[in-house]
Amino acid sequence: MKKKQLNRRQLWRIQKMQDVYAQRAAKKQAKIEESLNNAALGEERKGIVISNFGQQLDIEALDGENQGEIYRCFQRSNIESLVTGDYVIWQEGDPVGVIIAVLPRENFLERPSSLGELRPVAANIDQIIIVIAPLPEPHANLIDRYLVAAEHYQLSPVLLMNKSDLLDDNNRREMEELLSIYRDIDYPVLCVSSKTGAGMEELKTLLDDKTSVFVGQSGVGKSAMINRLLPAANTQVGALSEARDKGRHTTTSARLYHFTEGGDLIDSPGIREFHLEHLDKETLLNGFLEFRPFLGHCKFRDCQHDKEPGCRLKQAIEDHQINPLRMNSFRHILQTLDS
Ligand SMILES: Nc1nc2c(ncn2[C@@H]2O[C@H](COP(=O)(O)OP(=O)(O)OP(=O)(O)O)[C@@H](O)[C@H]2O)c(=O)[nH]1
Ligand SMILES: [Mg+2]
Ligand SMILES: [Zn+2]
Repeated sequence: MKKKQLNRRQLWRIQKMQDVYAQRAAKKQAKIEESLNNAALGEERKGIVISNFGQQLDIEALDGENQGEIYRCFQRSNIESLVTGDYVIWQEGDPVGVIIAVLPRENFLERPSSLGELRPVAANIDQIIIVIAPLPEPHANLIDRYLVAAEHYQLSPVLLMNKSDLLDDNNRREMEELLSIYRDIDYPVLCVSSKTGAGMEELKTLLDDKTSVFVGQSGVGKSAMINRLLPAANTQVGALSEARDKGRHTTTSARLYHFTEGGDLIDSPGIREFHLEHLDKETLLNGFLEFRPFLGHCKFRDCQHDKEPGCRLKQAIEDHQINPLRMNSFRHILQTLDS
């Protein structure tokens, strides 16, 4: 995947714009905090972040009166950036409530913004569902990047191909080959169609009683699957742009949905790229699960697993224990790391 290169001037301009926005937001926040101090606030309650819209968040009450209802809240400026799935302490207020504390995260998924700042995607999750589709075509390396992140943050990954109804003689073999790479490494792989309903029962079983997050490119049908699984969700689904069969970034902020029978599902906005430059080489290597048994067994201790003699990883490729495409993917991503 080619990294989008911004020149220094562009970066400087973006930074400057962001500074202006940050100043404005801080002023607004100060005003809000002032009014909050004067307003009569309710007792302290436990809640969960359903959605974060920037300045305001939707919090679901987890205890007390009207448990299960959603309240619009501001967060105090001394709290770190909150994300869907965070447990919080909040107080009801009029017209908006206030979040006063965040409880420790069991885990989270994060990724760097285009400026390289790490941003959380979702917190307190059991599994990350990497969604792909025959259309839009999967970006090179994107699955591997997500898997590296899943291994690093210790989240169980599942590879999910949606739009199985679009498989035909032109793309079936290609998709099957792609999926078989991951089946061979024993990652769970599932094929569904939110349009025809094929495979959706199996998917539902996989999601039962767990907190899962749908991630992937824009337009693969994350929100459409949520609507199929939870008709009451009625979340917005966007057509692919006709020009390039790409998604349009219909979902703009992550949102958590409950299954009545137990389990939660988080819809997240589609992404163009998933950068990993904040990770180091060791983390990257360990993110390729099937490499692990061979790491540390090369002839040279500082083996780059490239052209050196006695490289155990290269041997494993020859012995069909490692897929050469995964090795290529590793090399590609390695080139993009900061170090
Ligand atoms: N043929 C077919 N089309 C589907 C299927 N699922 C979703 N789509 C279509 O794919 C397009 C994109 O669906 P969305 O659910 O908005 O995709 P998304 O992944 O949520 O996209 P973002 O919110 O931008 O990240 C819509 O036109 C859907 O109707 C499917 O199983 N088969
Ligand atoms: Mg969506
Ligand atoms: Zn080696």
